[in-house]
Amino acid sequence: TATQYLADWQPYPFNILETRLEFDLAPKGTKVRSEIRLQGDKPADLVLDGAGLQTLSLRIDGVEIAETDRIFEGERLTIPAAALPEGSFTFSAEVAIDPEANTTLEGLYLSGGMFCTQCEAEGFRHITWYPDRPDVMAPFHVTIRSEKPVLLSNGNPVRREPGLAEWHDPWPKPSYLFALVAGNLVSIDDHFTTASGAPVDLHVWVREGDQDRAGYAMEALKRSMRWDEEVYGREYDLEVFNLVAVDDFNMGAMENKGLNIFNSKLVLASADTATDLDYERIEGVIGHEYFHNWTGDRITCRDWFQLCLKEGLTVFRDQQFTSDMRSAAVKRIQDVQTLRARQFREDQGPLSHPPRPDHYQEINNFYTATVYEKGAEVIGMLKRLIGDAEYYKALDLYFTRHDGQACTIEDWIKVFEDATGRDLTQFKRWYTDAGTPELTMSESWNDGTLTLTFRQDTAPTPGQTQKPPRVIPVALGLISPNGDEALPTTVLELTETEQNFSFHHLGARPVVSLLRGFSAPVVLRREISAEAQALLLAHDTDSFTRWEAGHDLALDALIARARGEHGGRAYIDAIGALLEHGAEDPAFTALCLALPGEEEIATALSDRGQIPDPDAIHRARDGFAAEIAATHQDALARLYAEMAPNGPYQPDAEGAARRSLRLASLVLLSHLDEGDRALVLFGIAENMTERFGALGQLVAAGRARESLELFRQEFAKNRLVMDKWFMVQTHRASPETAVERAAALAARDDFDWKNPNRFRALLGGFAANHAGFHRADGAGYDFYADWLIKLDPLNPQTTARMCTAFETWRSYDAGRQEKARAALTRIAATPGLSRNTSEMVTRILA
Ligand code: HT7
Ligand code: ZN
Repeated sequence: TATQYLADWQPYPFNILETRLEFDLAPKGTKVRSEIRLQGDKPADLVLDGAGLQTLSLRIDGVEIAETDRIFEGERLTIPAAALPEGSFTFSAEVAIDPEANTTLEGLYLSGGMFCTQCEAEGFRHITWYPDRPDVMAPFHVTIRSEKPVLLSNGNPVRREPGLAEWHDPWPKPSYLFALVAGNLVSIDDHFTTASGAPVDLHVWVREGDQDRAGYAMEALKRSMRWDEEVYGREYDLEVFNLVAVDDFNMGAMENKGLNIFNSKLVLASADTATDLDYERIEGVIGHEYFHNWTGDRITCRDWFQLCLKEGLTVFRDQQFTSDMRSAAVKRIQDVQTLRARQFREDQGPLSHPPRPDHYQEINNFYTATVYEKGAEVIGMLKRLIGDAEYYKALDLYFTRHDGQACTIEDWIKVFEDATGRDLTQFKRWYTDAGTPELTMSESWNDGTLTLTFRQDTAPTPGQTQKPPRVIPVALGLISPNGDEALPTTVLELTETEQNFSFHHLGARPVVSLLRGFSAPVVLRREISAEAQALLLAHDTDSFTRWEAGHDLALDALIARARGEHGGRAYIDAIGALLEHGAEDPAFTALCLALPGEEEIATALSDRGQIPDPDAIHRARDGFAAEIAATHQDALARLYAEMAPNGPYQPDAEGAARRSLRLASLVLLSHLDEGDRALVLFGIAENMTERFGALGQLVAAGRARESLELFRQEFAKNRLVMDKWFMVQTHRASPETAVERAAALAARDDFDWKNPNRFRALLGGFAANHAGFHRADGAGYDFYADWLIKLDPLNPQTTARMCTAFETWRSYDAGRQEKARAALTRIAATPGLSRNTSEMVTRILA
C-alpha cells in the first residue's frame, strides 16, 4: 500500500469558484449530479478522487469527456490538461451510489432508515468525483430530492417544498465538511442571538420519541456559543445551526459546517438513562464540535498531516470550556488521567508518532490520542510559556490572518512568533518529534539553598532515533515542613538536556511540589519519601500535584503488592486524614480514593523493568482495596450516607461531585460487604449514575444475575442503555470468567454487532478487563481477534481503531507474547484485510 508523505504535498492547480450538488436519494440507487466551477492560472491535469462510484457521465462545459481523456487509476481520475479549456470551466459528473450497501459508515449511508453522511477524512470521494483534499475550498449549493420529511445540508436554507430542499453554504469549505441528512426526524428548537445581534435558529434533530432526552444537548450548545464569544471573541456565522443524532456512527461526532452530526450517545440524556459522565461528555463534545466552527471550518488544515492544527486546538478549547462550566481542578486531573492512559501508552509502544506525523498509509488511523490530546497539551504549554494575555493576542492574530485558509503547523507557530517576538524553533519539536520525554529531577540542600538538577531524555521511537532536548515548562512550588507554601508557583523553562536551578534563603528544607497543573506532558522521575508525599497530599496548594501525591503513594503500594511485597501503610494513613474532611471537597476526595487501574499498574511495573503479571495485579488491587476499606470502614460508610441525594437529580458539577464520592466509597466498601450496599442502592437509586455504579459493583462481586435481568427488562428498548448493559458485564466480569461471559453475550440476538456502539460496548469493555483480556492461555486474544476479523470487511475504521487493544503486547511475559503475536498474525493473514486494519496490525507487530 502506498505511503503518503508530508514532503510530497503540492498545491492543487485549480481554485473552485462554486460546487453545486444535486441528490436524488434512494436506498439502493442514489443519483448524485455535481457541477464544479474551476479556475486555473496555467495548464494542468485535472485530478479527482472517487471510490466505489458508478460513473454515468463526465462532462467539461456540458460536453461529454472522450473515453481517451478519462484516465482511471485506482481511486483517481485524471483528465489531461490538453482536454481542458484555459481559464475557468465547469466539470460536471453524474454518478450512482448505493447507500444501503454502505456498511463502512463513510460517505453516504443509511442508519435506521435515515440517510446521513460522514466525509472526514476522505469520505466525500465515496459520494462523487472531487478533489477530496482539505486545501481545496469552495462555497456549496446543494439540492436534495427525497420523500423523507426532513432534508438537511450545510449552510442556510434556500428553498423548501414537498420532496425537495435547497441549501447554500456561503463559507468556502473543503469536501470533508460536507454533510447531508434525510430522514423522519423531529427537532427541539431554540434561538440564539450572537454578540453582534444576529439571530440564529437552533435545532437538535432526533428520532421520534427521543425529544425528551435532547434538552441537555440544546442547553450545552447555547453555553458553547456564548462561551466562544466571551473567551475567544468568536461568533457564529450562519442563520441556522442544525445538530443531528445518529445511531450508527464510527466516532463521537463531526463538525460539518452548520450541520454537526453526532453519535446519539453524545446527544441523548435523561437522569434515568445517562450517568454524570455521559452528561459531562455530551457537554464537552457539543462544545468541541461547535468550537470547530472557527478552529477547523473557518480555518482548516492544508493536508491531513496537519490534523492536530484543528484537533489539538479544539480539544484544548473544549477542555477550557469544561473547566469553566465545571471544576477546573477536577477537569485537569481527569485530562491528565486520560492522557497517561491513552497517549503515554501510545507513545511508549509501536504506534508512537509525533502530533504532526510526516507519513501515513491510512489517515483514519491517525485520529489518535497523540494528535488530539497531546496536540492539546502542546498548546497548553505554549500558553504557559507566553502567558494568558499573549496567548489570546496570538489567537486573535491567527483568526484574522488565516480566516478562510487551509493552514499548517508552521503557520500556527509563525503567528505565535509574530505576536510575541519569541523564537519558537525549539518549541516546534513538540510537534515533529514523537515520544514522551522523561524528566529526572534530583535535589541538593545546602545551608538554606535548594538546588534542583533536571535532566531530560526521550527514548527512540519508530523511525526517530535522535531526540534533541525540547523546551519544557516546569511549574513548581515549595512547601515547608509545616505545610506553608515557601514559594508560590514559578515556571522554569528547561531548554537543555541538563540544567540546574537554585532557590536561596529558605528556612527549612522544603518539599518540591513539582509539575504543578501537569505543566508539561512528561514522565517524572524523582526520589521522594512517603512522608513528603503525605505532606503534599495534605498541604499542597495546587490541586493537581496534591492529587498526584496521593496517587503516587497508592501506585507505589500496588506495585509492591503486585510483586508479592507489603506496602500501602503510608497511603492508608494519608487517606485517613483526607477522609475526615472528605465531604468538603467531594470530587477531589473521590479522585483520591479511586485506586490506579490495573492497566496503569502494569505500565508502571514495565517502566520499572518488571514483567507485569495481570492476575497478580488484579489480586493486589482487590486486596489493597479491601484493606483500605477495613481500616476506614466507618469514615467511608459515613461519607456514603452523607453523599446520598439531597434533592432531585441535577447533572451539574456539584451534584456529580457528591455522587462521585458516594460511589467511590461504595467501591471500597463493596470489598467488605460483598456487594450488600450495592444491592440496596441498585434497588433504590433514582438516577442512572448511582444505579449503574451499583450494577458495576454487583457484577464485580459476582452477584448481579437478578439485577442484570431487571435492568435488561426495563431498558430492552433503549439502545444506549443496553450498550451499558453489555459493557458492564464484559468489563467488570472476574478475569477467569470474562472470555466466556463475553462469548455468551456475543451470541445473543440483541448483540447487534454491526452497530459500532454495541460492538465497542462488548469488545471494548472486554479489552478494558485487563486480566480477562490478557488471560494466560491466550483465550482473550483469540476471542478478540475473531471479532476483529469478522468486523473488518464491514467496518474497517472501527476495526482498525480497536486493534490498539494489542499495542502493549510486548510488555507481557513470553507465553502471553507468543499468544498475542499468533492472534495478530492471524488477523494480518486474513485474505482481503482492509488497508486500515492491515496498517495497524503491521505497525503493532513491527
Ligand atoms: N473531526 C472529527 C473526526 C472524524 C470523525 C468523526 C466521526 C466519524 C468519523 C470520523 N473521522 C474523523 C471529529 C472531531 O474531532 O471533532
Ligand atoms: Zn475535533
